[in-house]
Amino acid sequence: MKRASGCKTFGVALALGMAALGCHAETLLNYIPGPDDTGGMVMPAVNFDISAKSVSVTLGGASDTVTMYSLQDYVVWGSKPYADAVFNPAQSSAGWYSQLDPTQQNLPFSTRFGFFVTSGNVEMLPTASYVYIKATSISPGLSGYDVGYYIDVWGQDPPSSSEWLQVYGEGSAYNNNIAWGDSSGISMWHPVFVASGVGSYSATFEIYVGDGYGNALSDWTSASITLNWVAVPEPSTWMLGVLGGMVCLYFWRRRQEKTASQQV
Ligand SMILES: [Cu+2]
Repeated sequence: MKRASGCKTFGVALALGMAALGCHAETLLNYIPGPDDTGGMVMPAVNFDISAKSVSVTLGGASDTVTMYSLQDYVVWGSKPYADAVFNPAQSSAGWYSQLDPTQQNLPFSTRFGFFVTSGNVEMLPTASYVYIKATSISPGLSGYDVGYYIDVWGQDPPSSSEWLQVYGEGSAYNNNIAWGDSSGISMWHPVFVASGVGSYSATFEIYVGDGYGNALSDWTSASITLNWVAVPEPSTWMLGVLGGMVCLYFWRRRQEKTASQQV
């Protein structure tokens, strides 16, 4: 009993020590790492069949699950390029700062999923119609944000990288629905998805053609796609757990051996 609580204390002390070391930030980021900086794009491809008045969407064989990490735990090409990075405190008024900065909430996130249009006939969409991406279901604790990197969503013009609009998830100011674009053009859009903690998350999106008020056009058929994320624990945290466990195991086995040799 005493040994176990000793191990616990040791683990906590080690964790605190490592956390103190981890506070040595070297790199100040003024932006959220994009998909190319964090493992590559995974893109739901949307196609409009103008004559059939239908929408289709596919991931084209790509994995439908992406891993979310907190900033310092991103692993890209086998290394952790953000191991010593924090967001520039000059950006602390930006919406993402408190959620994503390692000195603040340090939440897992990903920008890898991005919606794009495969067909070149967007200009043939019905006059005054808009294409919407609506989250029809979303795991508790998962939120999606637009940062204005890739598209003018809801009148951000010009897009500003300091925008941080929660478009999906509990508390969304936009009813889990965004107007993606219209016949004048639709750009690739990579929302930032943020998880409230480690675990598995998913969201289903309906992509439909609607009027200027978000109502679906009755003669068009929509399409749906489910995307998945898994937010993994910070390696520093679980490594400490493993390390602590090994130390405890070592002492436990030594005790067993001692007991065994005394019994002989
Ligand atoms: Cu993309």
